[in-house]
Amino acid sequence: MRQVVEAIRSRRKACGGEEFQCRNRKCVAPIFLCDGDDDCGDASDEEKCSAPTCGPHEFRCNSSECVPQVWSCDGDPDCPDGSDEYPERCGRQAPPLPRPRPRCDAGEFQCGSGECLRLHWKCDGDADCKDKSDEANCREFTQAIRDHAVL
Ligand SMILES: [Ca+2]
Ligand SMILES: [Ca+2]
Ligand SMILES: [Ca+2]
Repeated sequence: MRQVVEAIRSRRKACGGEEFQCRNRKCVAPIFLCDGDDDCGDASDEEKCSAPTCGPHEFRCNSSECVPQVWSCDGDPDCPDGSDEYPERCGRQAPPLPRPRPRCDAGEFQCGSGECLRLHWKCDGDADCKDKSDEANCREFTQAIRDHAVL
């Protein structure tokens, strides 16, 4: 038992000089700290340098700073890079409107594909819309016309 303790103790020797001691007791030269490479083997040489993790009520800027969550999308850039106000992030609050379609005049029919056609081209047995929607649901359409005497 004593030998084991000794063995462990000898392995736990401190790192020399400026060396960084990894959590697994390995020593690495300071130039290996934060170079993006796991030199310790347990990545502890890359731990302290990576951007801090933000708290649960904080927003992490693309540039790694943490700002309070409520500052995100408040219309005011708080991150140095403005990433708390990026539209792709904040856009969720105001989804873009669907593409406006041209409005058809009265007496016109709008195809599912967007074009306006004369109403009497609908259900004339000829596909006039790009998406043929003027010939779709014709039974209901004819019924509606009959009911409301549109034509
Ligand atoms: Ca490293
Ligand atoms: Ca902001
Ligand atoms: Ca037609």
